[in-house]
Amino acid sequence: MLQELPSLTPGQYSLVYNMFSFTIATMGAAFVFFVLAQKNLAPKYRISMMVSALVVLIAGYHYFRIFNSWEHAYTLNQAAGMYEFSGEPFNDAYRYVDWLLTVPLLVVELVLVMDLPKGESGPLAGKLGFAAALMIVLGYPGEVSTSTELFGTRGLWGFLSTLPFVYILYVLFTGLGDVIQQQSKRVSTLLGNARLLLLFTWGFYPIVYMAPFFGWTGASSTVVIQVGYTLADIFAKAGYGVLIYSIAKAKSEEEGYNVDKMVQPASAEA
Ligand SMILES: *C/C=C(C)/C=C/C=C(C)/C=C/C1=C(C)CCCC1(C)C
Repeated sequence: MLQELPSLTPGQYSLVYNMFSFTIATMGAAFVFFVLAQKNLAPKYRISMMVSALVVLIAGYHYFRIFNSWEHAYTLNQAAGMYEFSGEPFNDAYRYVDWLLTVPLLVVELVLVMDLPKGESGPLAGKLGFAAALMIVLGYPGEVSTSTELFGTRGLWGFLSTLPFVYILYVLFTGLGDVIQQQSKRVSTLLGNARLLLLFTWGFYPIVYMAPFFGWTGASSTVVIQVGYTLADIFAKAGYGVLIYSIAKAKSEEEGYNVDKMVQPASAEA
């Protein structure tokens, strides 16, 4: 949705501007890392790194667009010393389109790295991915509404979006307990951490969403929401991908694939 934006102080404007810029750099660096790190993994775990790389690529592209949209939405009013709405609306839909694509992929990453018994991964990734997409679609009408009553548009859609969110957590924390227990100590700790990181980073989004209910309105609400979602995206996409990498690396080593101890082909020594 195209939004009109409140006037910001130079400090508020640059905080959001710099966060977007930093995020483009982070997603770009994460992309390179995930692509290069694949060779350290046993072939069957490489697909989870490819999905991680895809997630940060999609996010990096959208942050680039969000950054440009932000720049164009403001002009500096020298006399007032404030950044004012330029008349060119800020396009917040980039963020939701990004989530719609990346959130199901993040779930898929976790399922892939678990390496479940044959035939179990597909259905699990399917139902969690569907719930994740539903969560984003239901959250959108509330995000673009400016109503701040708890039972208004924002509250209602926020509540509906929370239902699939709770379902995802329920499946991850009850249904997958057994799978995680069956792994070695090292891998089960790492998988447990990935699940917790998902809980804490994903749990941050609905809190940011509720900023207007906590009395943040106008400029502070805009800044809190943009900075909050941006920080959460860095941890939930790049940070989480690194954790998925450590899980895949640990499992590869346990399964006898250790790139550090690999014998070099004879031709390499000549
Ligand atoms: C990379 C982006 C990620 C991991 C985005 C995750 C987003 C959520 C977990 C959003 C959840 C929401 C609710 C549970 C209720 C209010 C509306 C949302 C969409 C902010």
